[in-house]
Amino acid sequence: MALLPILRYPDPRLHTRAVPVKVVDDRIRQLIADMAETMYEAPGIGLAATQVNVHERVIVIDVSEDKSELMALINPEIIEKDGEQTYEEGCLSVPGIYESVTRAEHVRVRALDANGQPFEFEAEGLLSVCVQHEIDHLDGKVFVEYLSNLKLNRIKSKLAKKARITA
Ligand code: GNR
Ligand code: NI
Repeated sequence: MALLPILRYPDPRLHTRAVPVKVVDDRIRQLIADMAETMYEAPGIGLAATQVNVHERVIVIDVSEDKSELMALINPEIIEKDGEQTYEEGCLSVPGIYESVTRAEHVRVRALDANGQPFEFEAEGLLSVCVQHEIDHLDGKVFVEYLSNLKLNRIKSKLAKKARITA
């Protein structure tokens, strides 16, 4: 197991489009274990491989209270979506920033599990938000890019100022 460094916005590597996993092997299972450890330590409720500078389509999620429901999704796809919900989102790659984003309320997701077996599930509420947020990361999109330019520029200034202090 290993903790992996998390890329911080506006690192341009966060805009990389991840490629599908071809073979679900021990390398991918090790990545999942390391991503889960990194997510729990942060702590966060989800993590996309993009955020740890691995540009393959792998995400881990655990929205449970007691961190007992780890989900690993490989090559995840949203195959149905409907409705709308607005949720105050945060991101481990944009620390300290919380903003409302409107997304689908209900999604149906198809993915491969850690053994390479396809499975499907339906999600609503926080799990639905989290799956959509993580798949966006795999497509090179960070949640702040849904905001107005005015808000995005304010966030960029705030992060730049904070980076000067912490450097
Ligand atoms: O830990 C996280 N919390 C969160 C809260 C609301 C909406 C989305 C998220 S995902 C985030 C972890 C993260 O950055 N995943 O990419
Ligand atoms: Ni995120």
